[in-house]
Amino acid sequence: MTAEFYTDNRKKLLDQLDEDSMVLLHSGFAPVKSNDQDMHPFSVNRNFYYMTGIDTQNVWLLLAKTRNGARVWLFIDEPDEEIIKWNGKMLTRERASERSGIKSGSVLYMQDFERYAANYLSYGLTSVYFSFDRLSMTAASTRAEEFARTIREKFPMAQIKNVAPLIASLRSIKTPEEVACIRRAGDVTIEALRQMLRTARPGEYEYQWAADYEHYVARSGLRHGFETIAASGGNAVMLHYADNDCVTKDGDLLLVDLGAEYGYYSADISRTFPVGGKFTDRQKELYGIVREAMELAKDKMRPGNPTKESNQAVVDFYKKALRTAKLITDDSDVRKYYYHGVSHSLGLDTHDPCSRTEYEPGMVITCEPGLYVAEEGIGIRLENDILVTDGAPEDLVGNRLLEIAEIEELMAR
Ligand SMILES: [Mn+2]
Repeated sequence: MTAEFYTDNRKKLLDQLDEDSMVLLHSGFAPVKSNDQDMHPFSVNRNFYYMTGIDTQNVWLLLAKTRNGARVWLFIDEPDEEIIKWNGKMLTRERASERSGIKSGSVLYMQDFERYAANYLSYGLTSVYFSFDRLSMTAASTRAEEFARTIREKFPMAQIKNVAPLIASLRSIKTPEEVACIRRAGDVTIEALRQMLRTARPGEYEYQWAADYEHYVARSGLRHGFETIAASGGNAVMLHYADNDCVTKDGDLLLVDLGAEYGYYSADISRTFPVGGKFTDRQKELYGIVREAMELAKDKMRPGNPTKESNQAVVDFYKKALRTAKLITDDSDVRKYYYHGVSHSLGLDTHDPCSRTEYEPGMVITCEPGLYVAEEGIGIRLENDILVTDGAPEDLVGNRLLEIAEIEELMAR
């Protein structure tokens, strides 16, 4: 991504703010595990990253919109020779400026942060926006939540607001640069899966299949967007099964749901393979149903259509198809075999925030029908990543590793 991308994002956000307000975004902290610190992977807050392109922990972005115009400030930890000796390079003001497009004179050190924020509030700013991303009561407090409490105490006349919905709206529509990242992540994911099919064998653990896939991704210099799911046989009816600790058996299917991540943009792809290299007739029959559902759902992903229509297309089709497959006799039983939605937005988060209820050009979404037959030990999910365009949806993954003939040929051993 170029610095212009982040500069544009800040400008679009500032345009939507009321006058006399400021936005404070914090990048987050790496996890601390019991007795170790600075040794665990840091995952940057995605709203902060979308506005800065910086993936260093403990950085504050301050956007102020006053009647004198807009100002942008960044506050980073001051580089320290002692810390560098242990942990490696630290973010410099020059590098932060280069990445974010914020001029270097506006990149300051952390010791100035509270004073700058307080100054704006003393001069009469009426609202302060934070990105509140809390999903549950039990998640740990974030620095943003803590600082919001401080402001509420010291400047009770200021209104605390949540900027997350405004950023979600921007993030719902991808630029061509963002789409290129997702496409590249998908290409590496597919190549890594081909590698897995060439090397993994029945009788190996699910984690060994996953390792063959992950090895190729790591060698390509990419990370993983989320924990690799490799679920064989009946394990595949658990949607987010990631224990991957069972032995794979000839005759079973293996459902994989995974995605390489490129420039923080994750692919999200699911495939279902026969562990022994050949589908049984029954597996082919059920696989064919999911395959057809995928095309029906995808075809709904056109501008102006309500987003719920794609899932409805799957459910309507299953009402007939699952009867033919002798799974149901009553329409309402479809949900016993299909119990998730067909689509979510994809981007910096694997489940990206999205504010749209109708498809719009530039959205990137998954298309992932599934069919889970616990009594037969079969779980099938097929998932591609789709770009909504002005016309027909553009499938960023396409037919690769979807056709039974291609899969069986690749796995012939
Ligand atoms: Mn998905």
